[in-house]
Amino acid sequence: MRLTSENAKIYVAGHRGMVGNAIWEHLSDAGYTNLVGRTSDELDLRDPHATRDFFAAEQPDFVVLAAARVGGILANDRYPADFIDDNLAIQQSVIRAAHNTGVDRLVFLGSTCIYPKHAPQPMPEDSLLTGPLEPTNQWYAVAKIAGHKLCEAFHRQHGDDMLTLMPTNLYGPGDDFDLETSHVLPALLRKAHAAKGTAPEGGDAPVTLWGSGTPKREFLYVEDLADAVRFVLEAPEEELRDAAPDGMLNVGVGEDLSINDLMALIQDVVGHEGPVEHDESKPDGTPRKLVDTSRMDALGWTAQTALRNGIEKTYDWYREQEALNVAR
Ligand code: GFB
Repeated sequence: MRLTSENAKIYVAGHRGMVGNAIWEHLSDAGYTNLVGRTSDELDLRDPHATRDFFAAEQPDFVVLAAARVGGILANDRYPADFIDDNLAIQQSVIRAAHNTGVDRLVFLGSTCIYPKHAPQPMPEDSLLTGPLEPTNQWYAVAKIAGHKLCEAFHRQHGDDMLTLMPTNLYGPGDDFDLETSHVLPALLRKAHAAKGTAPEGGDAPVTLWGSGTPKREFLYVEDLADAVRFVLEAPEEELRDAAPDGMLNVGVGEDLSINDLMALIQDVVGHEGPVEHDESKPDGTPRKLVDTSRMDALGWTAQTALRNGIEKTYDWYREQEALNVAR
């Protein structure tokens, strides 16, 4: 059932993460006043009993499942058990509790890494499970596929209104800038910023990029994803099911670029003029993952933020955090 009342109780699972926080702020700005959130210290969503008790006490009308263990290519490769185990556990407790409580609609956030490594480009939703996954993130991908299938199964067997959004690579304020665990965009922003004016001979030190720089990625600003989540919460169920009979909707911008081109754009925004080096011992991952956005296009939703503009806002946020940390 669609979201129509500003007083409806909306539970945003993972509201302290980059994605959940952007969704919370966006819904709040749109006039939704009855938002519920719990930090992971207050509620461990991997615990089905605690999650069930929380749902029974709060009785949310709507759920946005943005809680997940996420990370860049290296973190996915290094911590396979955490990525599959935590995500499966979180999804199962939350989706089951939402079913038992009888929520009006649940929106689950997947990821475009669920598609086969060599899926046709742009990747349509029905390329799911048509080929082998990218090995570096197969653990996370299998968990996210299972989360979507759980939603699809509850819809098929019980008629539950549960949908999965598949956002492409996300970035924005609140992102993880830790170079070991982060995704490429915040990592390159941080590295380019740190290299400015630090060459021993003067000028900018080199920035080291992982892999060949030839893989292509599509980047979605996190506030655009938050807007897509609100749009889907508010959309009539028949329209959503007509567009997405399997309950899956890709969310992207319709354009990608190589990691080398991303580096050049980031250098331009940051004002870094030093050389770029490559650490070829690090993995490239999937060669390309541009999503087919026809379903969201047909529903009438498009992303608004140009990549350069989104990078500028993210860089502003990063420098503010840096200034705050220095002041502390
Ligand atoms: O963003 P990223 O870590 O994840 O890497 P994926 C994208 C590309 O950027 C890869 C290259 O080819 C990396 O080798 N890259 C270059 C870098 N320099 C860097 C750097 O300094 N840091 C990082 N992190 N990458 C993730 C999945 O895949 O995408 C997750 O592992 C999830 O499960 C997420 O799906 C959206 O796009 O390759």
